[in-house]
Amino acid sequence: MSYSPHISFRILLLTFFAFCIPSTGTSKPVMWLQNSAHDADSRISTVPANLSSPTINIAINELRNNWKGKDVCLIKDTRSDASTEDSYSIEAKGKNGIRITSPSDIGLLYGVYDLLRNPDVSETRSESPLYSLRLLNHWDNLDGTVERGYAGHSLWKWEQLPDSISPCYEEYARANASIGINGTVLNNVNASPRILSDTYLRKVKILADIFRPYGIKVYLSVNFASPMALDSLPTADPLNEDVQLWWKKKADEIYSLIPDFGGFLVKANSEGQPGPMDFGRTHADGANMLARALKPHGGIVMWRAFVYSPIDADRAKQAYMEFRPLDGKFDSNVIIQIKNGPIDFQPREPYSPLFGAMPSTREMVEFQVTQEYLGHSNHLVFLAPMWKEFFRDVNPESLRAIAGVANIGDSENWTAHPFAEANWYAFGRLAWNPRLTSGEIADEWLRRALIDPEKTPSSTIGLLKEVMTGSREAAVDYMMPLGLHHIFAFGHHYGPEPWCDVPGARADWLPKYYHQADTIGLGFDRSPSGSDAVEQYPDSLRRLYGNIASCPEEYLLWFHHVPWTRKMKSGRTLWEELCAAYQRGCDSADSYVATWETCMPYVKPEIYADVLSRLQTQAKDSRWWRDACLLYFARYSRLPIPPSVGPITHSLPDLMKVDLGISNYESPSPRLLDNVR
Ligand code: GCW
Repeated sequence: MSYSPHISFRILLLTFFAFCIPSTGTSKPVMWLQNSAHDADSRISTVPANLSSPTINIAINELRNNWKGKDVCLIKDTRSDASTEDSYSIEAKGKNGIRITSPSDIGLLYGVYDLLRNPDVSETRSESPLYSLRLLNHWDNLDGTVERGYAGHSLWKWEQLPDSISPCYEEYARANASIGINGTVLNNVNASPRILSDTYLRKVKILADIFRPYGIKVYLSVNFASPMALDSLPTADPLNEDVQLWWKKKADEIYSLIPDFGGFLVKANSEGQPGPMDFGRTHADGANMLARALKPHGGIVMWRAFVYSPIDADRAKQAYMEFRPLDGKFDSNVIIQIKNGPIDFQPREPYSPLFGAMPSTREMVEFQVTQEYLGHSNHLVFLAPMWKEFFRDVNPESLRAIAGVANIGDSENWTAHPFAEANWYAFGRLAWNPRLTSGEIADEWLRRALIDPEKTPSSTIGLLKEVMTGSREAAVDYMMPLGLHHIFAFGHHYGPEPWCDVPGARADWLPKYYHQADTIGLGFDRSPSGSDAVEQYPDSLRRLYGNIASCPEEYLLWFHHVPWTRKMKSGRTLWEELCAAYQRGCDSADSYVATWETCMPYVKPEIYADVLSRLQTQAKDSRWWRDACLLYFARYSRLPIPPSVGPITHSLPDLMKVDLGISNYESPSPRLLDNVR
């Protein structure tokens, strides 16, 4: 039994962080870490040599720079029966001390970040993350663009690596460690084979070395046809021995550079990406082949279930149809990574029925932190409530890991919209503990990142919290209420385009496929009389969702084609309810501007101005959404828009001409929007 050495802050030593990083440029901490810095006194003494490590040194520096309070004692207790290496506890020790205990160095660092977040130690607290894998997925391309990224270019300056190293890399690692994220997939799932070339692996190694002391492992998205693209093999068939050997050697090469490499993320046979089915094999054949190459080194494969082919079946049914028959066929180091909903990160979706449908297979959830379908970096939409909704329906304990598609870029403040930073924060906090409430997370972030709680009236903090926690529902209201989905403009997915028709495009890429508006009603019939997608859910939900009378109204148009005049719970008709929802969304967006104006004295002027202008854009966009959708659907309902809605300021023919002309990598500027709306 070893009761290990400890570090007390009164007798602390400074073994300074031993590695030097050549740097280019400067890096600003994320807001939630900026505000915690203050003039702390540094107490310097000695640390027992056996408790010295790069990770411990980071913990010490964080305390030295940011902690002003009682003495802190870091204790590594390897006999602890803590469930995971990452766990820690924080307790008061006598009148003047605090003790942080963990079985590992990284647990101690997490404990330090927890203490900085919450200095109140009146009650002992013990923390252990629910998931041992808490990952960000970057959809960053090697040319510096970020697919669905709205905060500038990629953080990774591939052309400068490995020689020149941005200080952002370490700051990124620090921000992630402070919220418990412990893995990062560096590149887009639409993966370039070049990421596995020797040249790129040497660049990746540098990032892995910087992230390691912060407890962050590096993973890569791989292109399934890499052996063909990089080394001209005639095939990428997973059952071919040369292909298997190629991957084995590639894994050996990676681990010789990065001994703690995490593993691969794979998008296969989806949206044009190559995969095992190109060679007549299954997802399991493909995933297992990669998993066997990684296994001797302890690596894993995260195999995505985001698949849909141009077949007749309802797109919402396809992932389940393709994957469920493979249950039990995946190796133990494969995890199936499933988007929260059955279609694609819509403002609201029911959970994907694949969760829980593969009892003999490891499953993980993929959330989207970047706001592809939620107003990019122009709209304030706090996503914790959406993820909590998922955890309401899917037991968090049934999953093995969690991933979030990052919203981070090289923009000066990391996420462009200052409030988008709260989504990165919330993802990390929920990945650690899915039981936290949206309100708790919003409150934490607001107090650390945005306002000084000592100088801000609690009523103001309360209002901001309400804005955050209500903002996702508001976005659903002004974009796609009552279960509507995927009525976005083609390509960039920013504004409304329920009329969109692109000659030659697949039906299931177009809004009409999803909203099914006609003179009878609105919505996609997925009940037993329609596509019967409800059949993929457990019995109780199949019955609940499958019956128009019992289906929760938030999912009504997802599961049913509903007559325009059908009475809703409120007593209003579907048409009236739809109109009321769009108006409610607009009213909320307007109220956010008004609330924010009252916050002016309490936030930094540059943040105040930045957020104000984005909220004004959001409010205008909400009216654009309302007018476009209601004017368009009125052509089918043939019913008047009630006087309580409006004023409707746009005309449908004008709105139908809007063409933002932006790529998948851009957020439209307010000026562009003003010109076209
Ligand atoms: O959400 C959709 C996006 C694509 C993305 C794809 C996926 C990376 O529109 O840009 O590609 O999903 O998740 O693979």
